[in-house]
Amino acid sequence: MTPPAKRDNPREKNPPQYQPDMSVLVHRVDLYDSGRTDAGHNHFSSSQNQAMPLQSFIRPYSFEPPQSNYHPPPSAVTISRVQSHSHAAATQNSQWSQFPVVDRSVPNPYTNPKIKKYWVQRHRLFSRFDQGIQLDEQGWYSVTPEQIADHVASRLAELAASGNIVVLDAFCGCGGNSIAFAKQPNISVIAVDTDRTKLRKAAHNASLYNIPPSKLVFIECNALFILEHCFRNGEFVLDQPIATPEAAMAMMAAMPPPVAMESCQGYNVGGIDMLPRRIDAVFLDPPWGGVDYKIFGKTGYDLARNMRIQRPVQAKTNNDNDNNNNDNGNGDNGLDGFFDSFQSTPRNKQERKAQFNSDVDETNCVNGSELIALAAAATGTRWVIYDVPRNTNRVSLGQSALAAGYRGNVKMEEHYLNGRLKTVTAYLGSDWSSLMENTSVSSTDTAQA
Ligand code: MGP
Repeated sequence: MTPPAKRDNPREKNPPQYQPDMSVLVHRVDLYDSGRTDAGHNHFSSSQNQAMPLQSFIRPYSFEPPQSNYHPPPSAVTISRVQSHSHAAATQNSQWSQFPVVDRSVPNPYTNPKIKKYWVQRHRLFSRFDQGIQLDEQGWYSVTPEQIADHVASRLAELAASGNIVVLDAFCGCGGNSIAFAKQPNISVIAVDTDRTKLRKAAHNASLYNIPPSKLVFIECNALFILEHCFRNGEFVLDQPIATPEAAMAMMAAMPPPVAMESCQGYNVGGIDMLPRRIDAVFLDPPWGGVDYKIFGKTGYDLARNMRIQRPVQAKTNNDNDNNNNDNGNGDNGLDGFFDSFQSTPRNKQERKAQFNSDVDETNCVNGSELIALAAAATGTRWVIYDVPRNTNRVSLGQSALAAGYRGNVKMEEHYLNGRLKTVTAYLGSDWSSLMENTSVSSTDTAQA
């Protein structure tokens, strides 16, 4: 359907009278780990004075593989953001009631005082923290709180219905999400990270949750290589003939060096030779550029402009990895940009924006929008679950989804922990319009890109 010929203001607050190319269905989920629930509290009492039912407003989901490699969506697309009602609160899990959610009873043992914010929330990150959870510096600020990770994993399990599936966790880190996925009876996990020390910590952490080693394999590799070269439509293709000499050259140039295989707490940790023949879904929880992501304002983080994922720079040996990751969580090794940023004198907003991701080689990276396209092409189901900054611009998500081949609608789930927005996860590859059943449009932002 064609948008109206002329609009003075490309952003409008009322429901447009035509179907947008893509609807980003924003869906609030309340989770609690504080021993208190607000079940029944509805934060979005949408006004019912709009007659237009959402079902006729949202296009149904479909997927059209892009003709060639990633290219930005056509300029005429319209993206609409639709806010759904809040669903009833998830029931509180008793394991969290054992601890105060913010626990100041044990002094922060880390030398960098800035880790304090995360240290006091340690039982929120891992309910079994006291059994010996291991985190490195990046892990402290980027691991998904367990309650949220479990919820996201349960969403994927629901998508798979009764089938057994394999999910590729492309940025495993210290394992929070991989563990949550592997807890689900029907999900096995391929956990990928460039950093073997992180993978060892993740394996250790998985053992504390008694995850069977048959459900979780750790691969040391840059996830971009796996998405670009190892899987197409869900099938392992690295051993298949390559269409053109140019593509073969590109693949050879990117091929990671062989890495050693080891057993860590009973889990296999090794290289791409351990990849399975098939994957069903991709989970993306990439680095967003550090804690300064909030510098772009409440809805200003643009996936294409602001996220940068580095391709492999050069082959690293295991020794390099070990030497470069003196990651005792103290923030005192001088190598981590996150802690460096705390230590430097405060910079003004403009400087901080200019500095954001400045350490990434622009000629050898993909952006957060291209990442969706790579993950979508690697899966057969097109199931891509993507943890994005909570200030991610909804239009940038919709445009990225369109460019990757998605049509109709995507879901953006806002996770509120004890009433406060903590994380946001996008779900792509299914039809979410039923979320809006019995809901009239109360507020939409429509933007012509
Ligand atoms: P936060 O915004 O740093 O903390 O991270 P908080 O306490 O909500 O912020 P405050 O300053 O507003 O009080 C919130 C959550 O976002 C973390 O628990 C992580 O799950 C996730 N997260 C934060 N960062 C900086 C990253 C990141 O770079 N990458 C990923 N994947 N997740 C992150």
